Amino acid sequence: MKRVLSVLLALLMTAAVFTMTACSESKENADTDPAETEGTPDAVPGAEAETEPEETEESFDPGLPAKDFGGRTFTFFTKNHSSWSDWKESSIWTEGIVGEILNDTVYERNDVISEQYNVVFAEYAPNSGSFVSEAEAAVRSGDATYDVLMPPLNNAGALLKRGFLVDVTTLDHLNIEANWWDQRANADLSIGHKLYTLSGDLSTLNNDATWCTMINLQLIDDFGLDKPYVYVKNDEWNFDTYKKMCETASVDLDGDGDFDSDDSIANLTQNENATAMLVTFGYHLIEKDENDLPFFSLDTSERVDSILRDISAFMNDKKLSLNYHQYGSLGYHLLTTKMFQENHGLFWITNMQMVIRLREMETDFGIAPCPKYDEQQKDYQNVVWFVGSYATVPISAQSPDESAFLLEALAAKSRELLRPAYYEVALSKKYLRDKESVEMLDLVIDNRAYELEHVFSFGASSAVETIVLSGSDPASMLARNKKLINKQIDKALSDLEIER
Ligand SMILES: [Ca+2]
Repeated sequence: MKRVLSVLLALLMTAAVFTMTACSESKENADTDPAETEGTPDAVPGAEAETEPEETEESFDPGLPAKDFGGRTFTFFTKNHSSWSDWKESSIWTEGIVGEILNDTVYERNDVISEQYNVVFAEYAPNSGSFVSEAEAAVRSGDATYDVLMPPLNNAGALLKRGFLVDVTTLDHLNIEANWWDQRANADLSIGHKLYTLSGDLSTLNNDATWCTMINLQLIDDFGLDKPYVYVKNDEWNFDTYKKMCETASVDLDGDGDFDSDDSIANLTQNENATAMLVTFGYHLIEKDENDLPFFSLDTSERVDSILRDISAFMNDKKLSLNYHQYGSLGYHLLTTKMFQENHGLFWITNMQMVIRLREMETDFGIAPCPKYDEQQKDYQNVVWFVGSYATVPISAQSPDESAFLLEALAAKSRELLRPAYYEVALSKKYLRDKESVEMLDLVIDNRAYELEHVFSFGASSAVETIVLSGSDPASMLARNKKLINKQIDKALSDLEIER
C-alpha cells in the first residue's frame, strides 16, 4: 500500500502538476489504466485486495454523524516557540491562501470541515516559554475557551501530572485506531492503557521532529561508495555498514593532522544522538510491562551495555564524528548545516526538519531511515523528538466529546490532504533530488518511536547522555540512576492515579 502511494507520489512529482483539489487517487488510477478497473469485476468479494490499485481502498471517511455546531468557535491552543522558531506549530490554523502548499492545504482542510459542521476554527499561540503556565491558568480558572491543547511532549507531561488532560480513550467519536492517528504513538505513549496525547496526520510538526539519516550524495559519489538505498534494500543498513562507510569518508582538509570543523567529517552529529541512537538501535529509554506500565531496564541488558559503548566510541571519535554541541561558538547546528552544504559531511543523523531547511542546497542529498544496529534488529526505529506537537483535550474544554469529534474530522481530512502535501514539500525536486527518497520517507515516517521518557523526564535520558557523551561506564551509571528513575516513575503513576 505504501509502495503504491510512493509510486503515485513519484508520478505526481514527475508530472509536476500537483494540485490539492485534484488528488483523487482512484481517479488517477482509472485515468491512466482503464484495463485495471475492467479487470477487477465486483463478482469476487475481496479480490481487489490481491490486485494492483489497493491504495484506492484507503478511506478518508471517519464515519462521523451529521452535526451542526451552530457556528461556534473552536479554539486550538498551540505552541509558538520564539527561541526555536522552526518548531512553531503551523499546521493547525492559517489566515488564508498565500501560495505555499502546506499553508494552503491547512487552510483548505479547515475550510472544508468548517463548512461541513458549521464551526469556526481559531488558534491561540502563547509566546515562548509560557505554554504550560498559560494553559494551567486557563484550566484552573475553568476557562472553556480552549477546545484542544497542542503541547510538545515535555509540556504535555507537565499538564498531565497536574491532572489537566482527558484520557482520549474515553471520548466519543474518536477512533484512535484509524490510520490518521499514528499507531506507534498510541502504543508508545499510553500509560496504564490510558492515552492523553495523539500524534498523526493532523500536524506535520511530528514529521519534522522525526529522526532520519541525511546523505550527501555528492560525497557518496566522490568516495565511490554505494548509496545507502542499496543497503536498505538488502536489509544491510546497520551500524556496521554505517561505520564502514564513515571510515573512508573523513578528510583532513587543512592537513594539520587533526580533525575538526575545518575538515570533512563523515558523521555530523549532535548531543541528542546519545539517546536517539539507542532508540534507533531498537530500544526505548523506558519500557512498558504487560499492564502497559513503565519500567526501567536498560541496566539489565548486556546488549544495551555494548551498544552504548559502541555509540560512545563512535560519537567521540574525532576523525569519524563531529558533534555540533562541542562547537557552540561556531553556531551549533548552523555549523554542521554549513559543513553538509559545502560537502564537508557525508551523513547527518538528525530531524526531518533539517531536510526542509536545506531546501536551497546546491548539492544533491537524500534521506534514509536511521540504521539498525545489526541483523538481529527487526524494524527501523526512528525517534520522534519531543519538540513536536500533540493533540490533547483539556478537562476545561467546553465539551471534550465535541473536541474529539472535530479532532477526528480534521485528522481524517489531514490524511487525505495534508499528508500528500507534506510528502510533496519534503520530497519536491527542490528539496530532495532522487526518487528513492520517496520510498525512504515511507520507511522513516512509518517506523517511528515515541518516548515516555520525553513526556515525564524520569531521568533515563540524562543517564544515557552522560554515558555516551562522557564515556562513563554504562553499568555503574545506570545502576546509580536506577533508584531515582524508579522513584520518578512511581511519582508519575501516583500523579495520574494509576495503580501498579
Ligand atoms: Ca584538520
